[in-house]
Amino acid sequence: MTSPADLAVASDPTPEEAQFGAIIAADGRIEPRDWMPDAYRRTLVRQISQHAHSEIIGMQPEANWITRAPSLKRKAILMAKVQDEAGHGLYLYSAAQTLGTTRDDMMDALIAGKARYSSIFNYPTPTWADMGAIGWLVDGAAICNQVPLCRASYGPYGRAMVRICKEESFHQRQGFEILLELMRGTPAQQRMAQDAVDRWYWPSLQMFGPPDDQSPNSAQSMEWNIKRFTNDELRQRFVGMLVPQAEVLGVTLPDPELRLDEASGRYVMSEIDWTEFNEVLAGRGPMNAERLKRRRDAHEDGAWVREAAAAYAAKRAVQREAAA
Ligand code: BYC
Repeated sequence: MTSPADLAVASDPTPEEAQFGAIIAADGRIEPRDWMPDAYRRTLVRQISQHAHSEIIGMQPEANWITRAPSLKRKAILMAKVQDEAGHGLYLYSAAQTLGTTRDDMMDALIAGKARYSSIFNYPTPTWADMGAIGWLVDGAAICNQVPLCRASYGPYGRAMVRICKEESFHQRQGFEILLELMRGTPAQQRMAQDAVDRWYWPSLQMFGPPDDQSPNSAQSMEWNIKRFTNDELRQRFVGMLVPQAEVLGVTLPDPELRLDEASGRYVMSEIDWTEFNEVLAGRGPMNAERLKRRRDAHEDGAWVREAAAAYAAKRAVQREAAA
């Protein structure tokens, strides 16, 4: 039988565990060469790789409008935004690589349909107003979620997020400005803007993840200072940001129940459709199959570039060796 003394010894942290715990308790940073528990590493690889995949898949709904943007200026802005998303994906894949996972493994998982990416990118973008709604709502939600991640305890992730958030904040403003211009336009343009807001509002609330009592990862991620706020806390913060901005735009948020409860300071809202969310996560959203197919085709079409780059690197290595 295990005696209480044995139990005490079993639960005593090793010097590495104590060091890790002390860094987290002091709100410090864990760096790639530091010891870390396997579960902490796995959680980070899970979250950072999903985040990277979201950025890369997230290029598709907007890329759909690059050739059809209503002016040269809008086209240039949209191209720059989509390129920014590619850059975000690359910072994040690099951050995940510092944890010992390879880019190839992450990409293979995405292409095989085994990796998650944000639910939000499985919806279609039928009108130009969708570019406004994505910027205002999707990038707005991304900022709410990601500003606290700048303080994530894992150094490479937190540092990548600082740069990403600066760019997301520009993206959010350009989306707001597209909607503002449409709302100052003809009745047909106003209807187009409202329709896009109606379609993107609920999926943007789902971006924050399941309600707190159904979020298996939140408690541990908060203990490790990866997440700083729960999913519901961030969702509340986001709605609080949207309400005054919707008034300026002159759009209606499509929730008749939405109101601020003065006593608690919280927004009361209708029930989010979690069945729809789970369907999208299971791969059965409106655009899941198309998004993955496009990514897979792009990967296959790019095979010759990867082969050429590898052949060139090998040739350079031989030349360097010969010169040495
Ligand atoms: N979509 O225990 P939970 C962007 C999964 S990029 C899909 O609360 P966690 C942008 C979750 O992964 C936007 N899956 O998890 C890009 C977990 O499944 P697994 C992406 C979701 O990790 C281009 C399960 O549900 N942003 O903004 O504590 C253009 C239970 O959830 C979703 C990030 O990735 C979802 N919406 O919290 C424009 C930010 N929600 O892994 C914009 C970084 C939940 O156990 N990530 N799941 O199989 C995070 O902050 C957190 O991972 C989440 C979820 C808040 C998303």
